Amino acid sequence: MKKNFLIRLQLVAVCLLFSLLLLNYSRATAQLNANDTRMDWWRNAKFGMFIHWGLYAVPAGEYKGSTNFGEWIMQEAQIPKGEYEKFASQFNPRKFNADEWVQMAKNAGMKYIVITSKHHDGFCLWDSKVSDYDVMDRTPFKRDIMKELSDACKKHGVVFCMYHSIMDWHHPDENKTNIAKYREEYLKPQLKELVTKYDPGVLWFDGEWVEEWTEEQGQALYDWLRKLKPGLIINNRIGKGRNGMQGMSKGKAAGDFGTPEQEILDTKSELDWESCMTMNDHWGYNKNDHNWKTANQLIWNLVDVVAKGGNYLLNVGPTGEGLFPDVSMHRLREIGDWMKVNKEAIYSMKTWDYFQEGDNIRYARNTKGEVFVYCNGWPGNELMIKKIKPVAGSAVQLLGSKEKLSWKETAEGIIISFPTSLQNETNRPAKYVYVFKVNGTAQTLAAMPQVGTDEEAATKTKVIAGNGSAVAISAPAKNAMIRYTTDGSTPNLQSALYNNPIVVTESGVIKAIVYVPGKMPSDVNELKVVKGKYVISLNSSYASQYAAMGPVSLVDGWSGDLKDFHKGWLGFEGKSMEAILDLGIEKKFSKVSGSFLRNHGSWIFLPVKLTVFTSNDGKEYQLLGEVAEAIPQQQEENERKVIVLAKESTARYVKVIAETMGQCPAWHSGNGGKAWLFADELSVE
Ligand code: H79
Repeated sequence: MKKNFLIRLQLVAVCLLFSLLLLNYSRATAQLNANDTRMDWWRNAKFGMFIHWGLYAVPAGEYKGSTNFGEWIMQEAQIPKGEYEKFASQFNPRKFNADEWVQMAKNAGMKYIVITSKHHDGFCLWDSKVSDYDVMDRTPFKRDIMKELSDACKKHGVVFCMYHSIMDWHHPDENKTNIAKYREEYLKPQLKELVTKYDPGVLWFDGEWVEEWTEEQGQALYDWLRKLKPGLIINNRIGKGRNGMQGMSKGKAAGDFGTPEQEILDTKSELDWESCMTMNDHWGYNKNDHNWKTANQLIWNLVDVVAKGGNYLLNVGPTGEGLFPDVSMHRLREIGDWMKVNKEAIYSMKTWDYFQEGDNIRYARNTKGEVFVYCNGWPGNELMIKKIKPVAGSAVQLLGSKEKLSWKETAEGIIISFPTSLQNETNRPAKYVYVFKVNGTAQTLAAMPQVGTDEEAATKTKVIAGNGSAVAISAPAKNAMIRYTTDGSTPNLQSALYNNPIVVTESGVIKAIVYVPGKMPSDVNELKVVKGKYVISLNSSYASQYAAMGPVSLVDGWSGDLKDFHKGWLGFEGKSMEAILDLGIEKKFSKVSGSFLRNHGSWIFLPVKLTVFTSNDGKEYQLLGEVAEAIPQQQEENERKVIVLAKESTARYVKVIAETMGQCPAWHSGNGGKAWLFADELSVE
């Protein structure tokens, strides 16, 4: 009885809910559609141009003999406001031609441009009514750059968008005490000018990390802007949701899309995201920076981003004369050549079941369901892929070529063969990245093997020291056949058959693949084996996004990269580092050292103190000595610094503590924010 009644009640509730849903249906879908329509052009665009231009183009990256600056020059070279303002009188880019800029973006296949209306330095590139710190009032140029570009964009069918910095080094009220005044009397009036006068498709915020800016302010500003222009698209740096340089929002946060900076997501995502990236190592023009990415790299980045469901925003830093750097123009032309042939595999693309196969294959699909296979570099006489099966009787097409490509199925995958004419590079329709259109379905693959223990597999790294140890490979399927290599090559049916754990004594890599009857071979999994100079244990936790290979990074003999702190370094956020080295036996040594990164622009500071203890039993430690580092009083050059304690001792265990600054100092833009400590090699000699 009771049960029946409950069921009936449930039924009534379900009916009620259903009718409520029906009632709401039109409204709900309207909202959903409204949202979709709003994001539509952006989602389909895939490729845009970032432009960093402002007073910093005048010094062109150089100040008092130092040459590594960009748009942060005011802060990094500690140029006083009054001094920096003088660049305005030298800002006279006579060769600026908005039509030419927009045309160059368009020819490269870019659908939108995002230009700095105001960067962190506070200087405005439009005729602002609430500031005289702008191009009209302070420069001999006296032309409204935003107006000219916005008009040119309209003319050429490119969407005009603007970057705007919340952090402002010039405005007297952009600080903890007066942030409300800054927001209401300056930031918002300026944004209103930008939205109403120049009709941007996207507002791209930045500099949101300053302490005085909060998620609540970001959310309120977002709502206010959407009221001003309902169709506006706004990035996630309007609030505080951004998860470091990786850029995606942590949880629910204001903003329409994630903003990875100088990096690309590791996997595909159904969330909206856009990866912004420089062509060399600076955003603003730097005349000494010649470290340009190749056209191949840039095109592959675009493809990688598209396969993972994102947009690519590629930067140009124009000169003080108003020109794009020659190399930038050249790269844009090469990308344009590629896009002419392959654009149907970029615009409006969606993620497919699989997004990658190894390092050099990517997958995506168009709205008709056709799948595109992108290959980085010419594959040779044939291309083998295992994640898609063409429909029987269908031909594979190389974009830009009329040849019908035949294929056959093998145990290792589908083999697509090429006519001899295509073996000659000059006969191919494009360079660098080749796109194949396949009418087919996703294949089922055997499950990937696990190489090493759970812990080793999680970091894809195994640390060995001394005599080495064994690595086990396992596969979930009962009838799995595992094959592997240890020479770095991709394993296949000819590779060694796995029976017993593999003994490793040196650094190297183990790659394994699984074969299961009736399925395509698995993805290849690998385990990097690293022989450390010592056994190391770490008593402090590092940040997952700056994890390098884990603790072994500190003793692997590899130095972290000065330019790219994602490589090799362990990052500690507002924390000190405590590591213990086990030398195996009691040893005599005269020097203990550690190397650390200084990159003030990214809030990375040297430790204030390096303290070393020794022990023979690993329990009781005695102080060996310490080295203090001066606390910086101003921005200093990026450096990889080796801090050395020269003192003789004999011990088995050496404990090293690197003490963090804790917080960014008062003179720094991150004042009060958590200071980062980046550590790499520790050494006992
Ligand atoms: O405009 C370009 C750069 O000038 C600007 N963003 C690009 C688009 C930029 N500003 N700072 N940085 C890049 C690097 C600094 C990053 C950090 Fe942070 C700010 C490190 C700590 C605070 C990112 C945000 C990681 C944590 C919070």
